[in-house]
Amino acid sequence: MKRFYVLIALISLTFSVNVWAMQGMEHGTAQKGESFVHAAMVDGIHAEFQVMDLASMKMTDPEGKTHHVMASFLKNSEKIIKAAGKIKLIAPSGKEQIGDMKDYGSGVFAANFKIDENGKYGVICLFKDDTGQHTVKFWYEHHKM
Ligand SMILES: [Cu+2]
Repeated sequence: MKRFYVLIALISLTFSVNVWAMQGMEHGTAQKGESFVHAAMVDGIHAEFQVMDLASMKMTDPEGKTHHVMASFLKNSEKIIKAAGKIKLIAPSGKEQIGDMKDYGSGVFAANFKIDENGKYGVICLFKDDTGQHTVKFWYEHHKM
């Protein structure tokens, strides 16, 4: 019975973290269903990232890439529509990949990557808006299921 309560507590904890991440209010890292979410403040900009498995969304990449890193930026609660930048991924083995952020419209930017090593990937996003250049760094831990 005790174990059951611990499980419920864990589930509700995970759920509330997810809710915060979805509202874009909290900063840090969370797991939202199948995708990983990271939110951070940089130079007064709320930057939110999602690492998503293309296969789990029934999507494929012509170059055999496996995941996309999606980004959106908010300033004073308004979405930044005009931005450009690059995302760099450093695999646990040290292998680096750089992708240009593609503008998908409505303030959604994304780049595709091949994520095929288990362990911690360093993610660095360098982006520009009309106020200048900004950098966000975070860790994404990948484990094949
Ligand atoms: Cu923020």
